[in-house]
Amino acid sequence: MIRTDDPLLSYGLNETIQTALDSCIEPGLEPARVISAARERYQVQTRQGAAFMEVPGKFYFSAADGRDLPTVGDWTCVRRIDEQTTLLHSILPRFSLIHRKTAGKRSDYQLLAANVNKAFILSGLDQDIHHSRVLRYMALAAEGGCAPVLLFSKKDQLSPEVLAQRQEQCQRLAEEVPFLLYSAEDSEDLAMILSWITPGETICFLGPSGVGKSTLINRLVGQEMLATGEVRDKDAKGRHTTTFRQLVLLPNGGMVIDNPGLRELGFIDLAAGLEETFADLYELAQQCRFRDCTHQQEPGCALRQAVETKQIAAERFKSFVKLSLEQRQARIDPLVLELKRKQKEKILGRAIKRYNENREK
Ligand SMILES: Nc1nc2c(ncn2[C@@H]2O[C@H](COP(=O)(O)OP(=O)(O)OP(=O)(O)O)[C@@H](O)[C@H]2O)c(=O)[nH]1
Ligand SMILES: [Mg+2]
Ligand SMILES: [Zn+2]
Repeated sequence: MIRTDDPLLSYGLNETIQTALDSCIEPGLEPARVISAARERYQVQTRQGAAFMEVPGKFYFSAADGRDLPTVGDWTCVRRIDEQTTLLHSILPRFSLIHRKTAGKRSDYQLLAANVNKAFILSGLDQDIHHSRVLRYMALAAEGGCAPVLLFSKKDQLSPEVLAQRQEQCQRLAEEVPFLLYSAEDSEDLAMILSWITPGETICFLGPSGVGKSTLINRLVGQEMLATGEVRDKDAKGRHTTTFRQLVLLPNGGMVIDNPGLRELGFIDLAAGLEETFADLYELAQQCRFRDCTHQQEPGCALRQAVETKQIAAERFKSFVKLSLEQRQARIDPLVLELKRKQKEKILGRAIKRYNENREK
């Protein structure tokens, strides 16, 4: 049973989570939600306020993969060390987990956020919209088990005519998914975005660097909580201002998680998410003459036929082909494999170091 004065209520505690907590709380343990993660440095919210959370080495060396480690949004049981410090005891099962798979022989996972209800996927209208990039983020959300919302920032930088065109383009991209072209300075837009955040819900902000994730969170909070950065004039690229994941409370009772802009979304194996986003195309592809049809040159391609008869949108088809090709290549291209191995080594390096330190003790 939840107590109506539980301070964790404002951090999203509800009956379901309480039930899960009840089954793993033991004497000496207390519940906590992870509110920030900067590499291996975690902060949690407890009933007594915010504290650091240390992760015992055994979590690193007994982890089957990255998903066994904590991330922002996680509900945990922790042991109190002192006023400012706690020790992770266990991570509760997650109802959603936004993560990316770093493919390879033994795949591993980078965690972006846990226990998230919706993913707000941001793009900047100061740049062309990368259709396939947005779809990739949608797939990431779908695979993680949460609903996407598409937000296109910086509409104030467009003329009314261009804005109308982009509106149509975004509509085609979003299809059934809620979307909005907005300006961080427009109070009606902000009210609309707020209306998509129900009290008690946790929203994860995703998108490349410089699109305005932290800016929007600041506007929703009503104060400058998070650092924001100018984009480079030359190419409108962001500067990776946000460097760690952080959960922030909104005045309306919602919670938002700010993320650093992802650098290499191309490296993920999104099989499950792709299949969900493009379910209809996968279905249709069964009618291609060749089972391993790449939908490019082959005769009897059901997908190209469907594009010709306008049964499916050309842009969507192009993204599908691009993403599935990337996926194929990622499996076989030795150069990509090598890159991935290096990337993984970097991620695992720290864990291995920790493991060795622990063994020496
Ligand atoms: N004109 C205009 N500028 C905006 C808008 N939203 C954000 N910006 C600007 O875009 C720049 C980047 O914003 P940030 O909020 O730092 O972007 P971010 O997505 O958090 O970037 P990272 O933290 O690097 O991932 C800042 O200069 C903001 O002022 C908008 O709606 N209109
Ligand atoms: Mg930021
Ligand atoms: Zn085909």
